[in-house]
Amino acid sequence: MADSNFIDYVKIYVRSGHGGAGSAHLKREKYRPKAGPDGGDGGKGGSVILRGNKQYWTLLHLKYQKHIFAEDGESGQKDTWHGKDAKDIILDVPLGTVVRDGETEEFLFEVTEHGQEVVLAKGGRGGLGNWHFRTSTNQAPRYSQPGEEGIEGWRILELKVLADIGLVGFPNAGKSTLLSTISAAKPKIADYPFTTLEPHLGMVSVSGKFSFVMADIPGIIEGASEGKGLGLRFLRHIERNPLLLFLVPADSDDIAKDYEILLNELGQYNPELLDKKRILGISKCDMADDEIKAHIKEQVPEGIPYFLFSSYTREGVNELVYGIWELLQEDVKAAEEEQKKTAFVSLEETLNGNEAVETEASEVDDDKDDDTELSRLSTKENTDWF
Ligand SMILES: Nc1nc2c(ncn2[C@@H]2O[C@H](COP(=O)(O)OP(=O)(O)OP(=O)(O)O)[C@@H](O)[C@H]2O)c(=O)[nH]1
Ligand SMILES: [Mg+2]
Repeated sequence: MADSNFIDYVKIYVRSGHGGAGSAHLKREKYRPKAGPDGGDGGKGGSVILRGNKQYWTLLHLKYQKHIFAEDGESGQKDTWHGKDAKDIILDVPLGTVVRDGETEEFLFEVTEHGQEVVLAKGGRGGLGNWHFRTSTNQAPRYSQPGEEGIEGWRILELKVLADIGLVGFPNAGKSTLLSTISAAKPKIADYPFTTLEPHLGMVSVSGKFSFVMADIPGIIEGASEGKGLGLRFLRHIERNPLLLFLVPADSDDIAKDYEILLNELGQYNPELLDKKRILGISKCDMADDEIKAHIKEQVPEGIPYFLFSSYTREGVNELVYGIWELLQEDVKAAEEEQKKTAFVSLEETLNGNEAVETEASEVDDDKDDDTELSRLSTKENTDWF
């Protein structure tokens, strides 16, 4: 990726701690020289755990931490004293982190949710002390379990960046050219169809302050849902993007028809894709004079925001980038509102619940205070709820 602070691949060597050994101690007291086995259990070895954290968006913090070793558990002691468990090491990672085995590259798991914890290397269990093994025939076992071994090996962590906007268009529409114009991504560009054979991502900067991620996927053609061209298999890469940018070139014979064909192919693949917000980009506008541009505007399907632009001359490109940013912000605001609402409802339920209990206990009915409490809390910022 363009930004050197953006690291989406790291290979780390992890080792979990060994379990502590169980003790085989035999107790001897002054007047009871054979007081019996009292060896305690060993403590658990530390595990290495990954935890999803939505505030992280890169694996940069793991780039210089190649070896991650958790400590061993302590051995058990006499007097059935349990050895101390070693601390787990918790590594925060961005959502969308995929973990693979470092040798075989086999997929192990993916961290998708905030707070989700997955064990990368499990610490060994502590061994049992000898007092577990006393029987009627063997009152003084000299045997105790060793601690279980920890695990070690290379793991690959890869970040599947979830793009904010996906590009949809026929081959040659100028998708890759647009991505290379507004981001530092360098996808292959050529005047033949199906130049792009795999998805590319680019980080688009908005006036140097904000950014969003755009995904360029191979072009689709009419009949793609029946397997024509490269088919629709790449559409899975835009399934999680909140916004889709349809690209139709200015020299298209019928812009509205092209748009409909693309829409139809998407719907065939997954009707839920049609619920996404859409924006239409008319590319290659350097080829159109004012008269053609006026004609294009008449052809544009109703109800979809559209932008005329040229990646060659950069005409209309900034407007397109700002337009995308504004639409993405609408989503962010809507999600925040939704979050506030949910928090308010659960708070209201909590307070109502408390009120019921209080009324029952003290038989005092004072709605006013609770209302005041509710409105006071409801004016707080969303972040204060948690
Ligand atoms: N005149 C003009 N040509 C453009 C513009 N943008 C792209 N092109 C040309 O259109 C052709 C296709 O561009 P690409 O960016 O490779 O198109 P694509 O949509 O990524 O194509 P596929 O990867 O095959 O799906 C290339 O020859 C580009 O040079 C533009 O703004 N103006
Ligand atoms: Mg391309």
